[in-house]
Amino acid sequence: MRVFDFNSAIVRTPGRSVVNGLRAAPGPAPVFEAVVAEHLAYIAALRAAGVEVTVLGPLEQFPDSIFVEDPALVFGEAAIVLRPGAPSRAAEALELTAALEARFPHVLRLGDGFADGGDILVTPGRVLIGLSSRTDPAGARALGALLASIGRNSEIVEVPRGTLHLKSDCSLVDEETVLATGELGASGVLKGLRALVVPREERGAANALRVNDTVFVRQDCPRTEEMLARRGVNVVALPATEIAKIDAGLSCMSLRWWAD
Ligand code: CIR
Repeated sequence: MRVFDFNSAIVRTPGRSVVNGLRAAPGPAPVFEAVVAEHLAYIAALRAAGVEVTVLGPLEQFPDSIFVEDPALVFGEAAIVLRPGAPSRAAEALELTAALEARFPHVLRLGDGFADGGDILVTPGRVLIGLSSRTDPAGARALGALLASIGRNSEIVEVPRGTLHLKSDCSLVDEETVLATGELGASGVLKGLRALVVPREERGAANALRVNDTVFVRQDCPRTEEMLARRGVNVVALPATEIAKIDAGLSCMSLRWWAD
């Protein structure tokens, strides 16, 4: 099984409060109906790629709860409930626990520090854990120990300053290749992997999502789409301009795993 082979996913329907999601810089708020449309297109694309998708109900009290990737990390054999680094998102982890317990044979819990799923890139050789404003050294170390307990190697790396999450700047294209921003590509963090650098004006495209034989990329990043298509990648472009207004990309909206 490859690290991007998935037959199962969890997503969460956006609540109306999603328009108040966290963002690092001021700007226009997303339009609720447009976020819903992007979310529906995303679910349809996952299903078309062969994934069975569980859709959880909206949580109005948590504007960012649509981004289920951040409060947990999942593998076929186990799920890990994380401790999101943004105070307004901390309790999202509790809200996911029952859904994880119903689906995974083992549910582990991060006991120390903070870690967001957006800072975790699972590669074939190792799990990269990025230190960011959301994931601190204590959380990264505690997560590394939990990963070791389920037989997975990990490595703690630095996320470029000013970047929300490690995966805001990179995503797997195949088992050897990562789509990355120029900054992350040059940082040395991706050693052992080939970095395909996205055009500077399309840095949001670095958060793509490989699912089975398809790579989802943002529809507003045509140069990246073309670069991948030229390499023979099966690319599907998805709308993401509204979620981008609250600093999100395509990986954030699902938890994905292979269930035997
Ligand atoms: C946040 O700042 O937490 C949300 N507005 C965006 C989270 C994006 N998540 C991700 O990249 N994994």
